Amino acid sequence: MSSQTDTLSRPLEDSPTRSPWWIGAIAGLASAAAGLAIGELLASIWTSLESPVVSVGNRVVDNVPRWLKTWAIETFGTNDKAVLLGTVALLLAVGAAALGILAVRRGIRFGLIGIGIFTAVGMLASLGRGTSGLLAPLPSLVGGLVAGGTLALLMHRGNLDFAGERPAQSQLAQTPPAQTPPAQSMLLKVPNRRQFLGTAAGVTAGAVVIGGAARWLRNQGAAAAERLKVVLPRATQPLPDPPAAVELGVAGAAPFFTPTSEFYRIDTALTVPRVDLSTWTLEVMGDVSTPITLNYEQLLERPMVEADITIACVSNEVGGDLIGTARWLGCRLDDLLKEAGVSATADQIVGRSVDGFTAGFPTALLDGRDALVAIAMNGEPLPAKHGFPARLIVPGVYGYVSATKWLSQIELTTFEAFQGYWIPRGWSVDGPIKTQSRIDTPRNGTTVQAGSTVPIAGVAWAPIRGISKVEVRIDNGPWQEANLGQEYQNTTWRQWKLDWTPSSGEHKIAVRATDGEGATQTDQLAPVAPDGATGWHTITVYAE
Ligand SMILES: Nc1nc2c(c(=O)[nH]1)N[C@H]1C(S)=C(S)[C@@H](COP(=O)(O)O)O[C@H]1N2
Ligand SMILES: [Mo]
Repeated sequence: MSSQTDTLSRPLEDSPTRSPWWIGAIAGLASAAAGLAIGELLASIWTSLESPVVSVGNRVVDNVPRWLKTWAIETFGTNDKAVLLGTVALLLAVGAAALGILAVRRGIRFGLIGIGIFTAVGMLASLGRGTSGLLAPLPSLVGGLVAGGTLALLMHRGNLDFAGERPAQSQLAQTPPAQTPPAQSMLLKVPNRRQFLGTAAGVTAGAVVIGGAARWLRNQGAAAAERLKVVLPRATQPLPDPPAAVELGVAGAAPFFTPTSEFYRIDTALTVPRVDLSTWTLEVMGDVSTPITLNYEQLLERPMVEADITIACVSNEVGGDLIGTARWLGCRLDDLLKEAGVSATADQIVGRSVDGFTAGFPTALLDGRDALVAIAMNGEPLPAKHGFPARLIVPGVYGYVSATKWLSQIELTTFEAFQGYWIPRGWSVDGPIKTQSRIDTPRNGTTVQAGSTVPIAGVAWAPIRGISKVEVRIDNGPWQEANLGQEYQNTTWRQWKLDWTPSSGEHKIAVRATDGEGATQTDQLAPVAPDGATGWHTITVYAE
C-alpha cells in the first residue's frame, strides 16, 4: 500500500511509464529514416524527381545571398555541396528527434503534425523547379506519409501510443497485476521497450539498405549505362588535331587540352541530374516561327561539327583553375535557330536545363562563331557532371550566361522579358570572358634552384579575340616577352613560356597578356563579382 502511494505521489517526470527522451529520439529518427529512404527510392525510379533533402538543399542554393555563397565556396571549395546536404540532413535529424520526443511525451498527434510540417516544406521546396512538374512533390509527400506511419507503428509496438494522454492510467499500470481489477487491466498498456527497440532497429536497417541502394542506383544506374551505349556521330568535316606546337611541353603547366577527368565543374546542382534518354527532348521555342523538338537520336542525326573551345567560369579568381579547354562535338546553334526562324524582336537566347537552371546571352553573339549544342567532349559523350546528354557551348562568354548543361530547352526571348538564373542574384547580364593569364609553374611559394634554367610557364586566354602577346615581369625588371604556343584558334587559350635563371633570394613574378586586338590585360584588381576578376597573376618564389 505504501509503495502505491509512493508511485502516485511521484511527479510525472519521474514516472517509470514516462519514456525517457532517447526513446522518443529513436522513434523520431527511425521514422525520418524510413520516410527519407522512400523519398530516395522514388527519386531513383523517376530520375526527374529529387529526393526531399536534395529539394530543400536546392532551394537553399537558389536563395542564399551572394556573400554567404562566396563564403561557403571559399571555406569549403567544391565540397560546399556535401556540406550543405549534410547540414540539411543534420537539421532534419535534430527536428525528427525532437518530434519523436514530443510524440512520446505529449501524444502522437504532435509528432504527426510536425511530420506534416516537414512534409509540406519538402513538397513546397520541390515545386516549380525543373521539368518534373506536378510530380515533383511526390517523394516528399510519400516520404511524409511513410514517416508518419512508421511513427505510429513504432509507438504502437512499444505501447507508447497513450503516453501523456492518460497519465493517471499509465501510472496505474505500475501497480502489480494482482491489485488491478481484471476489467481495467485490459485497457492498460505497459511500455514495451524491447519490442519498440526491435522494430526501430528493423525499420532503420531497412531504411539504410533501401535508401543506400536507391542512391547508388541513381548515381550509377540506368542513365549512366545509357551514356555508355551512345555511339557518337562523326563530324561532317572532322577537325584535324591542332598543330603539335600549340603544346610547349613544360612540366607543371596546363596541357593544351584539359583531361576530362580534371575539367573543372561548376553548377548549382546538388546531385548531378540523371537524364533518361528515352524521355528527354530538346525544345527550341519562344519567339520563333517554327518551334522544334528533337529527341536524342534526332539531335545526333543533325550535321555535327567539332570545335576546340576554352570555357571559363566568372568565379575564377586571378590565377584560378575554373577554366579548361576541350574538343567539343555538337550541332551548330546558328543552324538550328535558322531552322526555327528567330523573330526579329528576340534579342536573347536562353538555355534551360532539366533542373530549371537558366542562362541567357545575346542573339548577336551568333556572328559565325562555333556556338554548339554539344553532345561530346574530348571524344566521349558528355560526362553526367558536364551536362549529359547535351549542353550549350558558346565561345567568348562565361559559363553562367551561356554553357547550360543538361539542356532541355532553348528559348528565344528578350532581355527585357527574362533574366537568367544568376542575374537577379547580382551578376552581370553580359559576361564576355576577360583577357587573363596564369602562371602554372613554378608554383607560388615554392623554391627553385638558383643559377639553373627555370622555365616560367602557363596559359593566357581571351577567347574570340585571341592572344597576341604574353609578357613576364621578374621583380621590378622590364616586361619580357614570353614564347607562345603556336597560334591556332582564337577560341582557345595559348600556352606561354619564358626561361629564367634566378639569382638566390626571393622573387616576384607577374604575367600579363595582350589580346588579338592589341588590348593589354589590366592591372586593376577586380573581384569575381559581378562580371569576372581582373589583375595580374603574381607569385612569389625562392631560389637557393
Ligand atoms: N544546368 C546548369 N548548367 C550550368 C550551370 C549550372 O549551374 N546548371 N553552371 C554554369 C556555369 S556557372 C559554368 S562556369 C559552366 C561550367 O561547366 P563545367 O562544369 O562543365 O565546367 O556550366 C554552366 N552550366
Ligand atoms: Mo561559372
